[in-house]
Amino acid sequence: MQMLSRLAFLAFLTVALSVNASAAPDETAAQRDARLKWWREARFGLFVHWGPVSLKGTEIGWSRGAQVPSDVYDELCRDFNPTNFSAETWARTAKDAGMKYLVLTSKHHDGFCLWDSKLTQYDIMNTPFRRDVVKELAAACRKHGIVFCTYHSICDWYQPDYPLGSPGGRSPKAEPNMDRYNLYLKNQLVELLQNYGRIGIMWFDGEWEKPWTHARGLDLYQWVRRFQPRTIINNRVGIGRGGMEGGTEAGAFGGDYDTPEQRVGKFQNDRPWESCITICQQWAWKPNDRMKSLQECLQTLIYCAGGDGNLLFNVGPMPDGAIEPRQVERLREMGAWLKTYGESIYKTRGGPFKPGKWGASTHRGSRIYLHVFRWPDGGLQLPDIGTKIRSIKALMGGQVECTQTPDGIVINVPPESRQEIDTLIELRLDGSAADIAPVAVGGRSLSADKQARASNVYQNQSGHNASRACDGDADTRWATDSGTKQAWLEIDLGKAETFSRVVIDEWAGGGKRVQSFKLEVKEGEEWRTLHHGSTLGSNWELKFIPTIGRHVRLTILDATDGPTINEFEVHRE
Ligand code: H79
Repeated sequence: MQMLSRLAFLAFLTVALSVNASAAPDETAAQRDARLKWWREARFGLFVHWGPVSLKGTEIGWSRGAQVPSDVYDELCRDFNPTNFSAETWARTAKDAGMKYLVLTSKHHDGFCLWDSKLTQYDIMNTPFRRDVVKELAAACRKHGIVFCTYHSICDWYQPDYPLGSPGGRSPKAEPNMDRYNLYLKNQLVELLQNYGRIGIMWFDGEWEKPWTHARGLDLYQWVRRFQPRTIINNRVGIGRGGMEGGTEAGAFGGDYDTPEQRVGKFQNDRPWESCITICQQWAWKPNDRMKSLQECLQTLIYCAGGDGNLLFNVGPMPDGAIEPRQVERLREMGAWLKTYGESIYKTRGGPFKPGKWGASTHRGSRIYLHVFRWPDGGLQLPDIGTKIRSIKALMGGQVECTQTPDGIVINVPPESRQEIDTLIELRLDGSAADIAPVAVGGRSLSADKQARASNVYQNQSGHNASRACDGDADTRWATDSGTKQAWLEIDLGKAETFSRVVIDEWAGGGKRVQSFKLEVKEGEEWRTLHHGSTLGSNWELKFIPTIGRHVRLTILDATDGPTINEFEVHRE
């Protein structure tokens, strides 16, 4: 190649790679937004994990070869006869919950297929039931205006061609053939995409195992959209998902959206996301599984919408085909709330006030919906938004006070008008809420965004420096080098302040590492000890008589491993 054409070729390569890394190939960002519009506006969907494993009450896919020996697991289909299955009832359950779409496990990691597949015997037609569940459910969803979608596992611990097997992909197959398995995967998807009407989302999973590659992911994405160009595809089609936080690593191919699992995603409004979370603890049905309270369910949905994401809320139907009545009832309660307050969820975007312990916010047009879960003393203090609030209303009735000054907004509702689950307040603005830059609600912490220094920073990484402990974001943290036993973190409040409360949120991921510490305030050139303690933990709190000072220090005297602190908050009261 001559120099010039070689450069041109390199330039072409760079462009091709960067296109692959962000938007879908052959589609502009605007086209993608249009394709994803119905789903982003929907905000709430039903996830259904189901299969013969419900007979055992253990986890779908994962219990094969673990709690249930593989040969026993694979024979469960012979006894799978869910005669109480009613696609109509499932679709109505989703509808009554206020959900707009439903994602069914067409195939989980265990390889069992809930539709009549011509490509395997290991499907619903090989059970006493012999009814095509995908077909019935797709039809019932269509009838009720619910968008039908499928979850489809890329890894398949059953098929002999797929290189890994149970338990959990930890055993090798005798004679694998990944190319042949890939054909099986693609041809099964053609069955789903051609015979069951519109598939709203193709929800892939099981992509993290070695046999899957970037190239195969890109190819599969294009394959699906060749048969149904409007289908939305999650980021688990490619490799480079950031673990259970579900984000997509820089440069990786991440399909259309991110997928935090069993957690609410962080505020993110520049790339769509959807948290998948179970109503109980297990994905597949488990007898007497602990079910979440209505408060937890609704606040989870509101936190997702407030972070600009969706919630895909999971049930595992029973072996007889019915969804547990208590779960149906919980979903119905969510639906009842949405019937009244759905305007604050559907077709909204998250923010501008970022979610926090206080609650979350959503907006549409010139309206902001404030969902207040916890009221700070003296009312909710919000930062300035640069736009005049024209009117304010408590949507569940009752009074609401609002003071807007150049310093910010203070909102209060008398205790008798506050709601246990969500006090919903509507603000009407002079301008468009979308023009307000997303902003964290700092609470009353005097230390938020103040200067901080530390004796040690994990590998000197700026992502773990002292300021991460006073940025008002509990998802970031100050960390020290592993093995560190003593360290200090010092905050400069900027001027002398009066304070009487400190909250220290030690990173839960490391357990209680701090074993001995003291809290100090600087008086002249001397450090005076305010408190001497042993362990910290999540949101450790201390109240004391009002104290004046500018420099506050956490000195760790002993730790089991490198201490790491999410937030160090100093409060006036
Ligand atoms: O279908 C449900 C679960 O059965 C399934 N996803 C939801 C929607 C699931 N698959 N795997 N897991 C749950 C947990 C797997 C975690 C790990 Fe990994 C796999 C840890 C290490 C490999 C993926 C890659 C997550 C972190 C790194």
